[in-house]
Amino acid sequence: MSNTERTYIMIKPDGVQRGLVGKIIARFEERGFKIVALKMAHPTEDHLRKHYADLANKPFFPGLVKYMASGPVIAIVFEGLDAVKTGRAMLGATNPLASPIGSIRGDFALAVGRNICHGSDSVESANKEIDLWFPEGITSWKSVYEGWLY
Ligand code: FUP
Repeated sequence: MSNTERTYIMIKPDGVQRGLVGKIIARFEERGFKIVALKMAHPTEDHLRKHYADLANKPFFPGLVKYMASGPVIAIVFEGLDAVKTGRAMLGATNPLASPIGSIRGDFALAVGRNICHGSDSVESANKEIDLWFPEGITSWKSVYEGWLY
């Protein structure tokens, strides 16, 4: 399909500590997205500064990097139709209080600084983030359900 995309989804340290990994992954699987890469990582502050390079001048940047380095994260690449835009809609807004009920942040989080899950905001950033978190490269696979999803 021409709109098949990959998006980088990361369950943040608070999502891992709160035991929400399975629930978050299930939402993407149930929607029809396919896991093409997945690992637990203990990112360094240096690695996170690269991931959030666009936000380096923001006042919350140091706190963001510390929070993100405070424990393991789950790094995932999901593949499927319009994965980037749909992944963002599934997450909700950056601020959980502004996120619709039914979205991941709207259902599981309260504070912008503890919003449990990251999702790429464009195909271009998805590609950059996938390269940063999976420098070893990733391989897709063919799901038998693909013709039944779209
Ligand atoms: P998002 O793409 O929704 O993750 O939002 P941003 O890239 O704008 O922000 C990245 C992270 O910075 C957010 F997930 C949480 C944090 N942040 C704050 O802590 N305070 C803010 O005012 C904005 C963002």
